[in-house]
Amino acid sequence: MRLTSIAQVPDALHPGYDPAGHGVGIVHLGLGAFHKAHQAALTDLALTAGGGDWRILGVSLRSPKASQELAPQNGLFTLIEKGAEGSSARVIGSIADAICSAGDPEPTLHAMAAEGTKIVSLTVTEKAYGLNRATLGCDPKHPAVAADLANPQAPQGVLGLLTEALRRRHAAGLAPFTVLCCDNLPENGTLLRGAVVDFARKVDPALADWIAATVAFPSTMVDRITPAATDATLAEAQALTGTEDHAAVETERFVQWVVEDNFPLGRPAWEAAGVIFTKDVPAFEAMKLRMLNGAHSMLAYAGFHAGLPLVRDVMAHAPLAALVHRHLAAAAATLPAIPGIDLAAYAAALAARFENPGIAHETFQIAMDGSEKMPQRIFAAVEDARTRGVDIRPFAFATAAWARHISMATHDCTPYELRDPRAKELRTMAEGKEADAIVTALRAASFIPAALSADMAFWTTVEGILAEMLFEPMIDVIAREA
Ligand code: CS2
Repeated sequence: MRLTSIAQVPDALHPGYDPAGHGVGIVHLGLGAFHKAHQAALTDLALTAGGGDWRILGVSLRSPKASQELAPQNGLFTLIEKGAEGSSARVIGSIADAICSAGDPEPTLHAMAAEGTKIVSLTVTEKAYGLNRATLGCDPKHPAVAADLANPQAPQGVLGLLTEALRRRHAAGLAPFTVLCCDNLPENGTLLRGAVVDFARKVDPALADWIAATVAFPSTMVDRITPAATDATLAEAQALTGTEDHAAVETERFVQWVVEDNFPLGRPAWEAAGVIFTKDVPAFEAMKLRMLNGAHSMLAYAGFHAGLPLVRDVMAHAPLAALVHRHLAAAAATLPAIPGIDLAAYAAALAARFENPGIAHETFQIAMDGSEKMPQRIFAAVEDARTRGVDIRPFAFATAAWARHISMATHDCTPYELRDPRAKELRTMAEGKEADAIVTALRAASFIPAALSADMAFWTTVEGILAEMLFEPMIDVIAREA
C-alpha cells in the first residue's frame, strides 16, 4: 500500500503535529534528497515545537521525478537516519504538496506570489543559479538566465522565477518574501541577492531598486551528508513503515544549519530544531566549504580514480584516509578562529562522519560539477594559505586530482562520463593532454581567480603531481603522497 496518510504508519513514526492543521508558508525550489533530509526535516521539528503555517510547497525545476514521487503521497516521506549503531526512521509531514515548474511556471509563480508565502528557499545546486562570481551579478550567457531575460514573464530558471514572482507581489502591493539560499556557496545570500538585483535591472530597473531596498536574502550554512536514494532506501522504508514509499530518503544523523536571522515576514521556530542563528554565517560557511566539502572533492577525485566507489571505502584505505586528514588540517589552518568552535575537533568529527558505515555516498556523485565547486572549496583556501604561511601542497594535490578527472584518463580506472556544466570546455582543455598543457589551460580559465592564476609555485606543484597521475596508477600516487 502506497504511503498517503500518517494513519498508515506506526504511531512512533508520526510527526509531532497534525500536518493538515498547518498551511503553507514556504515555497522551496529544488526538491532533491538534500532538501528533504535537511530543511524539510528541521521544519518538521519546528512545526512540532512552535506550530504555525510553515509547511512547504516543494517545486522541482527541471525533472518532474521528485514531484511525481511526492505528490501522490500528499508530500509525506520517510526519513531514514543512519549511524554505526543502525537505522531509525520517522515520517516527515512538513511538505504539503509538490509540483514541477518545467514547461509551465504559472502554478509555481502563483504560489510564490501568494500572500501566505513568507519564504522562498532554494537548493538548486551551484550551477543552476547563473551567478557571475567575479562581478557579483548574474551571468547573461547562462542558458536559463539567457532564456529568462528573453522571456521574463514565463521564466524557467531561478533568477527569472524569483524576479517575476517578486514583480507580481510588488504589483499587488504585497511585501516581498524572504529569499533563503541553501546551496554550498560562500556568502550565499549576498551572492544570490547580487544576481537577482542584476537580473531584475536588465528587465525593469524600478523593480531592481525595490528588490534591493526591501528583499531579505539571509546567508546560510547547510550541512547533512545525504546520498541519492536507491532501491535499497525504498526497501528499507517499506520495512520500517509497512508502506510503499517512493520518496524515502536516507541520511546521516548529524545535521547542521547556521542562518542569518533576517526574516521580515517571520519564520518557523527553527531554533527549537537546533538551528544556529548568528550574524557571522560566512565564517561557518568557509569552515564547512573548505573542510567538509574541500576534503570531499579531494577524496572524490582521488578515490574514484583509485577504484574506491564510496566515501567510506576511501576512509578504509589507510593512505587516502591519511590524505583526507592532511587536507582537513591544512584547510583548518587557512581559516580565522570562530568563537566556540574547535577546528581540530570539527575535523575529527568530519572524518568520523565520512567513515559512517551506514552511508553509501558515491565518490562519483561528489565528483560532479567540479568547475562550480573547486573555487570555494579549494582555490579560495590557497589564497589564505599563502597569507598564513600554510603548505599549499594538499590543495595542489586536490587540484591535480580534479585535473586528472577532467583529462578523462582511464589507464587504471573504468571509463566515465564527465558531469559538469562546462564539460565541453574542460575536455577541450584537458582530454588527452600532457600535464603542462592542462595547467596552462586551467590558469587561463574564467573560473580561476586572477591571483591564483599568477601563483606559479602553486601551479608548478599541481603540474608535478598531475604528471604522475597521468602516467601512473592513482593508487600508487596516493601511496607515495601519504
Ligand atoms: C558533497 C556535498 O556532493 C558534494 O559535493 O560535498 O553534497 C556534501 O555531502 C554536503 O554539502 C554535506 O552537507
